[in-house]
Amino acid sequence: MTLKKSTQVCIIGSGPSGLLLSQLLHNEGIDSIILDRQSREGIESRIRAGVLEWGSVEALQQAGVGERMMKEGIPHSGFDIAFDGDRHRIDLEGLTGKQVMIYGQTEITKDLIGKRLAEGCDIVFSATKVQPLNVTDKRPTVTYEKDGEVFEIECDYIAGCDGYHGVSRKTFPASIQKTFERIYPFGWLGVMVEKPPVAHELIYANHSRGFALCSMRSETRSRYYVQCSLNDKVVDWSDERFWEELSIRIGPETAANLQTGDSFEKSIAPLRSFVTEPMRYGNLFLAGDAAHIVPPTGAKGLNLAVADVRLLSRALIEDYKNNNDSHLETYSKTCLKRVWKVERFSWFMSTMLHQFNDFSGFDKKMQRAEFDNIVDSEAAQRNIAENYVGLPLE
Ligand code: FAS
Ligand code: PHB
Repeated sequence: MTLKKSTQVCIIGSGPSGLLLSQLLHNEGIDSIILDRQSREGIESRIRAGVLEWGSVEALQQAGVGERMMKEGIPHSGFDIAFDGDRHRIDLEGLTGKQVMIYGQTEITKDLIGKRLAEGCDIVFSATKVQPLNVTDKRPTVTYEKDGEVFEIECDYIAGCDGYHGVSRKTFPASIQKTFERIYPFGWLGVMVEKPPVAHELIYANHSRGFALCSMRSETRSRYYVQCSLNDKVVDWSDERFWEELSIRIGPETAANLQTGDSFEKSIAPLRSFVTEPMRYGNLFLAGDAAHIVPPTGAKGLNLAVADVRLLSRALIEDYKNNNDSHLETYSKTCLKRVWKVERFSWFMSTMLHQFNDFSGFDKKMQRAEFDNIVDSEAAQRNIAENYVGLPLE
């Protein structure tokens, strides 16, 4: 027997996109159900992004989950880029008047799940066989299974917030879908350690041995990355090897302040640039990683997801409150214009700051020239800063 449910917006995915969308809709009296194939523990244990554009900070505050972020988050006014030992600070606040906020995606997800559940949201964790159906009908449906029971949710709209490996994007007919992808020939090995950060702001470094990033989660918890081979396994990287490699790549002056210790999280993530067009099919709307992926070099993945959700929630609220679907009609076009500019920035930062085995001597000279152009040009620094703090929503 199929058990029936009904809601206004069925949201597939309980990551930042799905959770924030549900909260913003709820604040305007619009009902949603969230489905996720992972357990709550699995979702809350993920270590992902660490840098929030101020627009993302404002969206989380608007959603009513800004309290812990404003207490525990660390506002940053700049970051450093380094190239073979030369280091330059990008003065975000001086160049744009804006800061970014250091606050882990893990904490954002916990804050949003806690609030959504406290307000009685129906979040179905460990849902299997989630499947959007009849998405071009006026009342589409989503089916799923849980604890041996089959459920069918009838709704007005479906939000595909189910990430790169989700089911929503696969629901689009090939005849209308175009995808664009670049896969980078390396990965990032990330480490988390309960030690004070090596510097008070982030450092993105290009060294002849590879890229390195010094980041943080708090004044006592640091997050570091080194570029690694896609053939590497976590087991190939002892803490000792990691600290030695990181020290070489950030240079002796910076490494002199590095406090090493036992890592409590170590993982390797591949890097890709990916976009699917359009982001709407019938009453199914994609948001976040379900529609696009950026290499983390620009700290944009989570922030791009938040930007999509700010536009999708505005469109849905306008439709429900004023019976005006104009923002729904333009949702995909508005999102994609910004998505492609953010893809460009993330691709630019990744190309400038990593070692590519197939780069010619000329290519390497171009990388150095990009760095020198930034160091010598306030206009170039301002463009980097404008992208890093976050482009306008539209
Ligand atoms: P998410 O992938 O976070 O959430 C999608 C949810 O949908 C998941 O909970 C999943 O379980 C669920 N789901 C998937 N398929 C489903 C199905 N068929 N049925 C039901 N549920 C389904 N961004 C940065 O800005 N900086 C970083 O440093 C950074 N590091 C990253 C490291 C890794 C390993 C990864 C994978 C991503 C990283 N990102 C980073 C990007 C990341 O933060 C994403 O941009 C962000 O999680 C996007 O949020 P969502 O769109 O909600 O997608
Ligand atoms: C992080 O802290 O995880 C982080 C920060 C900046 C990036 C990528 C990752 O560009």
